[in-house]
Amino acid sequence: MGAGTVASEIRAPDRLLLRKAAAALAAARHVCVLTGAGISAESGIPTFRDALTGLWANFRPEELATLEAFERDPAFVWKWYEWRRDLVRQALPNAGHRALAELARRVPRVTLVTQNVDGLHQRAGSVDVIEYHGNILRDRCLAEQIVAERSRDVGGDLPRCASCGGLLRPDVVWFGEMIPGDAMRMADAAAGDCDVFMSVGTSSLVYPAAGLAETALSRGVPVIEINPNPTELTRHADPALAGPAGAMLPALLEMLDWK
Ligand code: BV8
Repeated sequence: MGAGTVASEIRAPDRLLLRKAAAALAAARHVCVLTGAGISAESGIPTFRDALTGLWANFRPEELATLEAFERDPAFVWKWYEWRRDLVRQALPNAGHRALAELARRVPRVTLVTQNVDGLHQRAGSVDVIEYHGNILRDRCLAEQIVAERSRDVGGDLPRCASCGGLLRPDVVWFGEMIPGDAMRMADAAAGDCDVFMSVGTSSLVYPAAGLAETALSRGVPVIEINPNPTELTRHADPALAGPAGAMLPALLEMLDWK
Protein backbone atom coordinates (compact mmCIF):
# COMPACT_ATOMS: atom_id res chain seq x y z
CA MET A 1 0.00 0.00 0.00
CA GLY A 2 1.97 3.07 -1.23
CA ALA A 3 1.71 6.66 -0.07
CA GLY A 4 -1.50 8.47 -1.08
CA THR A 5 -3.36 5.18 -1.39
CA VAL A 6 -7.06 5.94 -1.80
CA ALA A 7 -9.71 4.22 0.29
CA SER A 8 -10.99 2.10 -2.63
CA GLU A 9 -7.54 0.45 -2.89
CA ILE A 10 -7.71 -0.69 0.74
CA ARG A 11 -8.90 -4.25 1.57
CA ALA A 12 -12.59 -4.53 2.45
CA PRO A 13 -12.06 -5.46 6.13
CA ASP A 14 -9.76 -2.49 6.59
CA ARG A 15 -12.26 -0.27 4.76
CA LEU A 16 -14.87 -1.19 7.39
CA LEU A 17 -12.47 -0.18 10.14
CA LEU A 18 -11.61 3.00 8.23
CA ARG A 19 -15.32 3.82 7.96
CA LYS A 20 -15.66 3.34 11.74
CA ALA A 21 -12.68 5.62 12.41
CA ALA A 22 -14.03 8.23 9.98
CA ALA A 23 -17.44 8.15 11.71
CA ALA A 24 -15.78 8.80 15.08
CA LEU A 25 -13.75 11.71 13.61
CA ALA A 26 -16.77 13.16 11.82
CA ALA A 27 -18.65 13.36 15.13
CA ALA A 28 -15.65 14.68 17.08
CA ARG A 29 -15.48 18.12 18.73
CA HIS A 30 -11.85 17.70 19.79
CA VAL A 31 -9.36 15.14 18.42
CA CYS A 32 -6.05 14.57 20.23
CA VAL A 33 -3.37 12.98 18.03
CA LEU A 34 -0.10 11.47 19.32
CA THR A 35 2.55 10.64 16.73
CA GLY A 36 5.81 8.74 16.91
CA ALA A 37 8.75 7.84 14.71
CA GLY A 38 6.58 5.66 12.45
CA ILE A 39 4.91 8.65 10.77
CA SER A 40 8.33 9.91 9.63
CA ALA A 41 9.55 6.49 8.44
CA GLU A 42 8.09 7.10 4.96
CA SER A 43 10.09 10.36 4.84
CA GLY A 44 13.29 8.33 5.13
CA ILE A 45 13.90 8.98 8.84
CA PRO A 46 14.60 5.64 10.53
CA THR A 47 12.34 4.88 13.49
CA PHE A 48 13.96 5.15 16.90
CA ARG A 49 14.82 1.55 17.18
CA ASP A 50 16.13 1.51 13.58
CA ALA A 51 18.22 4.70 14.05
CA LEU A 52 21.11 2.75 15.49
CA THR A 53 23.16 1.59 12.56
CA GLY A 54 26.86 1.99 11.77
CA LEU A 55 28.86 3.69 14.55
CA TRP A 56 25.89 3.44 16.89
CA ALA A 57 24.87 -0.15 16.13
CA ASN A 58 25.85 -1.52 19.54
CA PHE A 59 23.97 1.10 21.54
CA ARG A 60 20.37 1.24 22.75
CA PRO A 61 18.67 4.61 22.24
CA GLU A 62 18.14 4.86 25.97
CA GLU A 63 21.94 4.75 26.33
CA LEU A 64 22.83 7.45 23.80
CA ALA A 65 19.96 9.86 24.38
CA THR A 66 20.91 10.58 28.01
CA LEU A 67 22.71 13.36 29.90
CA GLU A 68 25.09 10.74 31.31
CA ALA A 69 26.17 9.64 27.80
CA PHE A 70 26.61 13.29 26.80
CA GLU A 71 28.69 14.15 29.87
CA ARG A 72 30.77 10.98 29.34
CA ASP A 73 31.53 11.68 25.66
CA PRO A 74 29.85 14.81 24.23
CA ALA A 75 31.71 14.53 20.88
CA PHE A 76 30.38 10.99 20.31
CA VAL A 77 26.80 11.93 21.18
CA TRP A 78 27.05 15.06 19.04
CA LYS A 79 28.18 12.92 16.07
CA TRP A 80 24.97 10.85 16.46
CA TYR A 81 22.84 13.97 16.59
CA GLU A 82 24.62 15.62 13.64
CA TRP A 83 24.03 12.41 11.63
CA ARG A 84 20.30 12.48 12.52
CA ARG A 85 20.14 16.25 11.82
CA ASP A 86 21.39 15.68 8.29
CA LEU A 87 18.67 13.08 7.75
CA VAL A 88 16.05 15.50 9.07
CA ARG A 89 17.29 18.39 6.89
CA GLN A 90 17.11 16.18 3.76
CA ALA A 91 13.67 14.77 4.63
CA LEU A 92 10.33 16.01 3.30
CA PRO A 93 6.95 15.67 5.02
CA ASN A 94 4.95 12.72 3.59
CA ALA A 95 1.26 12.08 2.85
CA GLY A 96 0.71 11.12 6.49
CA HIS A 97 2.02 14.45 7.81
CA ARG A 98 0.01 16.35 5.19
CA ALA A 99 -3.18 14.43 6.01
CA LEU A 100 -2.92 15.40 9.70
CA ALA A 101 -2.48 19.05 8.72
CA GLU A 102 -5.59 18.70 6.56
CA LEU A 103 -7.53 16.93 9.33
CA ALA A 104 -7.14 20.08 11.45
CA ARG A 105 -9.09 21.92 8.75
CA ARG A 106 -11.87 19.31 8.80
CA VAL A 107 -12.70 18.85 12.46
CA PRO A 108 -13.45 21.64 14.99
CA ARG A 109 -10.26 21.12 17.03
CA VAL A 110 -7.11 18.99 16.72
CA THR A 111 -4.34 18.89 19.32
CA LEU A 112 -1.23 17.35 17.72
CA VAL A 113 1.31 15.98 20.20
CA THR A 114 4.47 14.55 18.65
CA GLN A 115 7.28 12.51 20.15
CA ASN A 116 9.27 13.26 17.00
CA VAL A 117 12.02 15.85 17.12
CA ASP A 118 12.14 16.32 13.31
CA GLY A 119 9.76 19.28 12.83
CA LEU A 120 8.08 17.56 9.83
CA HIS A 121 4.54 18.19 11.09
CA GLN A 122 5.18 21.93 11.09
CA ARG A 123 6.75 21.70 7.61
CA ALA A 124 3.56 19.91 6.44
CA GLY A 125 1.48 22.88 7.63
CA SER A 126 0.37 21.74 11.09
CA VAL A 127 0.21 24.60 13.60
CA ASP A 128 0.56 24.65 17.42
CA VAL A 129 2.30 21.27 17.34
CA ILE A 130 3.25 20.16 20.88
CA GLU A 131 6.90 19.05 20.62
CA TYR A 132 6.72 16.65 23.58
CA HIS A 133 10.37 15.57 23.24
CA GLY A 134 11.81 18.82 21.85
CA ASN A 135 13.35 19.57 18.44
CA ILE A 136 16.66 18.17 17.16
CA LEU A 137 17.48 21.25 15.02
CA ARG A 138 17.60 23.60 18.02
CA ASP A 139 20.57 23.99 20.36
CA ARG A 140 20.21 24.43 24.11
CA CYS A 141 22.89 25.87 26.42
CA LEU A 142 23.78 23.20 28.98
CA ALA A 143 24.58 25.82 31.67
CA GLU A 144 21.76 28.32 31.09
CA GLN A 145 19.18 25.65 30.03
CA ILE A 146 17.83 27.98 27.30
CA VAL A 147 17.65 27.65 23.51
CA ALA A 148 20.85 29.39 22.36
CA GLU A 149 22.80 30.51 19.27
CA ARG A 150 26.13 28.92 18.42
CA SER A 151 29.28 30.95 18.98
CA ARG A 152 30.98 31.81 15.72
CA ASP A 153 34.54 30.87 16.87
CA VAL A 154 34.60 27.22 15.94
CA GLY A 155 37.94 26.69 17.76
CA GLY A 156 36.95 23.57 19.71
CA ASP A 157 35.24 20.58 18.02
CA LEU A 158 32.15 21.00 20.22
CA PRO A 159 29.43 23.61 19.63
CA ARG A 160 29.58 26.47 22.17
CA CYS A 161 26.99 28.95 23.41
CA ALA A 162 27.30 32.41 21.78
CA SER A 163 26.37 34.18 25.03
CA CYS A 164 28.26 32.25 27.76
CA GLY A 165 30.68 30.08 25.79
CA GLY A 166 29.28 27.02 27.59
CA LEU A 167 28.68 23.64 25.93
CA LEU A 168 25.58 23.34 23.75
CA ARG A 169 23.36 20.25 23.60
CA PRO A 170 20.47 19.37 21.25
CA ASP A 171 17.16 20.84 22.51
CA VAL A 172 15.59 17.41 23.01
CA VAL A 173 14.29 15.56 26.09
CA TRP A 174 16.71 12.83 27.07
CA PHE A 175 15.73 9.64 28.93
CA GLY A 176 15.52 10.40 32.64
CA GLU A 177 14.66 14.03 31.95
CA MET A 178 11.29 15.68 32.54
CA ILE A 179 9.02 16.66 29.67
CA PRO A 180 8.93 20.50 29.29
CA GLY A 181 6.21 21.82 31.66
CA ASP A 182 4.04 23.55 29.02
CA ALA A 183 4.15 20.57 26.66
CA MET A 184 3.23 18.18 29.49
CA ARG A 185 0.35 20.37 30.70
CA MET A 186 -1.10 20.99 27.23
CA ALA A 187 -0.85 17.32 26.23
CA ASP A 188 -2.43 16.12 29.47
CA ALA A 189 -5.23 18.67 29.07
CA ALA A 190 -5.91 17.53 25.50
CA ALA A 191 -5.91 13.81 26.44
CA GLY A 192 -8.25 14.76 29.30
CA ASP A 193 -10.67 16.70 27.07
CA CYS A 194 -10.67 15.05 23.62
CA ASP A 195 -13.57 12.93 22.41
CA VAL A 196 -11.38 10.94 20.02
CA PHE A 197 -7.71 10.01 20.57
CA MET A 198 -5.53 8.89 17.65
CA SER A 199 -2.15 7.16 18.12
CA VAL A 200 -0.08 7.14 14.92
CA GLY A 201 3.26 5.45 14.30
CA THR A 202 4.32 4.85 17.89
CA SER A 203 5.31 1.66 19.72
CA SER A 204 3.60 3.11 22.83
CA LEU A 205 6.58 2.06 24.96
CA VAL A 206 8.04 5.40 26.06
CA TYR A 207 6.49 7.20 29.04
CA PRO A 208 4.96 9.57 29.92
CA ALA A 209 3.95 9.94 26.19
CA ALA A 210 2.39 6.45 26.12
CA GLY A 211 0.33 7.42 29.17
CA LEU A 212 -1.67 9.93 27.10
CA ALA A 213 -3.58 7.16 25.29
CA GLU A 214 -4.19 5.50 28.65
CA THR A 215 -5.76 8.73 29.93
CA ALA A 216 -8.12 8.73 26.95
CA LEU A 217 -8.92 5.03 27.43
CA SER A 218 -9.66 5.61 31.13
CA ARG A 219 -12.21 8.25 30.03
CA GLY A 220 -13.90 5.76 27.67
CA VAL A 221 -13.25 7.80 24.53
CA PRO A 222 -12.45 5.91 21.30
CA VAL A 223 -8.73 5.41 20.68
CA ILE A 224 -7.82 4.90 17.01
CA GLU A 225 -4.37 3.36 16.37
CA ILE A 226 -2.53 3.50 13.03
CA ASN A 227 0.49 1.20 12.91
CA PRO A 228 1.49 -1.62 10.53
CA ASN A 229 2.68 -3.64 13.55
CA PRO A 230 0.89 -4.56 16.80
CA THR A 231 1.81 -2.57 19.93
CA GLU A 232 0.90 -2.54 23.63
CA LEU A 233 -2.06 -0.32 22.66
CA THR A 234 -3.49 -2.40 19.81
CA ARG A 235 -5.81 -4.57 21.90
CA HIS A 236 -7.32 -1.46 23.48
CA ALA A 237 -7.66 0.50 20.24
CA ASP A 238 -10.99 0.62 18.44
CA PRO A 239 -10.35 0.56 15.61
CA ALA A 240 -6.71 -0.46 15.12
CA LEU A 241 -5.79 0.29 11.50
CA ALA A 242 -2.94 -2.04 10.59
CA GLY A 243 -1.13 -0.12 7.87
CA PRO A 244 1.38 2.66 7.16
CA ALA A 245 0.38 6.20 8.16
CA GLY A 246 1.15 7.49 4.65
CA ALA A 247 -1.63 5.26 3.30
CA MET A 248 -4.13 5.06 6.14
CA LEU A 249 -4.35 8.79 6.96
CA PRO A 250 -5.13 10.02 3.40
CA ALA A 251 -7.68 7.17 3.06
CA LEU A 252 -9.24 8.21 6.37
CA LEU A 253 -9.55 11.81 5.17
CA GLU A 254 -11.17 10.62 1.97
CA MET A 255 -13.65 8.56 4.00
CA LEU A 256 -14.36 11.73 6.01
CA ASP A 257 -15.44 13.33 2.71
CA TRP A 258 -18.01 10.61 2.26
CA LYS A 259 -19.58 11.50 5.59
C1 BV8 B 1 11.19 10.57 32.46
C2 BV8 B 1 14.07 12.59 22.30
C3 BV8 B 1 11.42 10.94 34.70
C4 BV8 B 1 15.54 12.33 22.20
C5 BV8 B 1 13.03 10.66 23.35
C6 BV8 B 1 7.29 4.08 33.07
C7 BV8 B 1 7.47 2.79 32.68
C8 BV8 B 1 8.72 2.43 32.10
C9 BV8 B 1 9.75 3.34 31.89
C10 BV8 B 1 9.54 4.61 32.27
C11 BV8 B 1 8.33 4.98 32.88
N1 BV8 B 1 8.41 6.29 33.15
C12 BV8 B 1 9.63 6.75 32.75
C13 BV8 B 1 10.34 5.75 32.21
C14 BV8 B 1 11.66 5.85 31.66
C15 BV8 B 1 11.67 6.32 30.20
C16 BV8 B 1 10.97 5.33 29.32
O1 BV8 B 1 9.81 5.47 28.97
N2 BV8 B 1 11.73 4.30 28.93
C17 BV8 B 1 11.17 3.30 27.99
C18 BV8 B 1 12.23 2.97 26.98
C19 BV8 B 1 10.71 2.09 28.71
N3 BV8 B 1 11.05 7.64 30.06
C20 BV8 B 1 11.84 8.72 30.27
O2 BV8 B 1 13.02 8.65 30.58
C21 BV8 B 1 11.17 10.07 30.13
N4 BV8 B 1 11.55 10.92 31.22
O3 BV8 B 1 10.49 9.63 32.72
O4 BV8 B 1 11.69 11.41 33.40
C22 BV8 B 1 11.67 11.96 35.61
C23 BV8 B 1 10.75 12.05 36.60
C24 BV8 B 1 10.98 12.99 37.56
C25 BV8 B 1 12.11 13.79 37.49
C26 BV8 B 1 13.01 13.69 36.44
C27 BV8 B 1 12.79 12.75 35.47
C28 BV8 B 1 11.67 10.82 28.86
C29 BV8 B 1 11.36 10.05 27.64
C30 BV8 B 1 11.77 10.87 26.39
C31 BV8 B 1 13.08 10.40 25.82
N5 BV8 B 1 13.39 11.09 24.55
N6 BV8 B 1 13.32 11.34 22.22
C32 BV8 B 1 15.97 11.96 20.81
O5 BV8 B 1 15.11 11.86 19.91
O6 BV8 B 1 17.18 11.81 20.64
S1 BV8 B 1 12.11 9.21 23.24
C33 BV8 B 1 12.24 8.70 21.60
O7 BV8 B 1 11.96 7.33 21.63
C34 BV8 B 1 11.25 9.26 20.63
O8 BV8 B 1 11.00 10.62 20.84
C35 BV8 B 1 10.02 8.41 20.92
O9 BV8 B 1 9.32 8.94 21.97
C36 BV8 B 1 10.62 7.13 21.38
C37 BV8 B 1 10.51 6.13 20.30
O10 BV8 B 1 9.23 5.66 20.30
P1 BV8 B 1 8.38 5.69 18.92
O11 BV8 B 1 8.33 7.10 18.43
O12 BV8 B 1 7.17 4.98 19.21
O13 BV8 B 1 9.32 4.93 17.88
P2 BV8 B 1 9.70 3.39 17.84
O14 BV8 B 1 10.90 3.30 16.99
O15 BV8 B 1 9.71 2.80 19.20
O16 BV8 B 1 8.44 2.71 17.10
C38 BV8 B 1 8.09 3.12 15.82
C39 BV8 B 1 6.69 2.57 15.58
O17 BV8 B 1 6.27 3.00 14.28
C40 BV8 B 1 6.64 1.04 15.58
O18 BV8 B 1 5.54 0.61 16.37
C41 BV8 B 1 6.43 0.68 14.10
O19 BV8 B 1 5.61 -0.46 13.96
C42 BV8 B 1 5.69 1.91 13.60
N7 BV8 B 1 5.83 2.18 12.16
C43 BV8 B 1 6.88 1.88 11.35
N8 BV8 B 1 6.62 2.36 10.08
C44 BV8 B 1 5.41 2.96 10.13
C45 BV8 B 1 4.91 2.88 11.46
N9 BV8 B 1 3.73 3.39 11.82
C46 BV8 B 1 2.99 4.03 10.85
N10 BV8 B 1 3.41 4.18 9.57
C47 BV8 B 1 4.59 3.66 9.17
N11 BV8 B 1 4.98 3.80 7.90
